[in-house]
Amino acid sequence: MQAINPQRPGLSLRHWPGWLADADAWLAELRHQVPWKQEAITLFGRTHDLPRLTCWMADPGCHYRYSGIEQQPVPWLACLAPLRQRLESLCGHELNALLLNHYRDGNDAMGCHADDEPELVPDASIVSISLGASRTLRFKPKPRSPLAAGSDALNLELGHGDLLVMDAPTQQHWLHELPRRRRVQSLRINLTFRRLMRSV
Ligand SMILES: O=C(O)CCC(=O)C(=O)O
Repeated sequence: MQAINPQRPGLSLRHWPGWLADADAWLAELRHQVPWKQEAITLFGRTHDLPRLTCWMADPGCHYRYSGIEQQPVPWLACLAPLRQRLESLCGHELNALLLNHYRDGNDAMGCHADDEPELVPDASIVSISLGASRTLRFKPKPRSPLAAGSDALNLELGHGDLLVMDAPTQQHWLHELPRRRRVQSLRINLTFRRLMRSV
């Protein structure tokens, strides 16, 4: 299967629409087996629920903090082991952590961010699998990026079973977000496998 490679300066993406076989079974299994959590963040003294459910799975020693939340890992689901191995072969390095996001409908979303936290191994790929409702992942250039600033944003439609690999130096030059899409009434689950530094 041939990957699609959208072109922008400093952006390195590989997108395989419909890559995952048995996407329906994965969606049903993850929806029910993952211990989903409603996290909240405090901004300017006010606490808000995140507009999605999340779950963080990681190897021992992999700690991660984003949106001000220290993620407490749960053990890996056994059913994910073969998928993780396949994705590690594809990107050529280990993937020791996984963030799962559950968007209940089009009112759930994710704000603009870069996945460039210091806990992430620099230059490691981020590998994303999408299940369920089709949603747009929007890439915007970082305003201070010498390579990307001034480039047009890129809208990538991610459908059921799609695989997206974000390779270096994407996180250095681009932000991404999953905007609300009010007319979407069904759920979407997204998995982003990452490589984190280990602190023992
Ligand atoms: O749901 C998506 O496709 C985006 C997820 C994402 O940006 C993240 O997990 O950092």
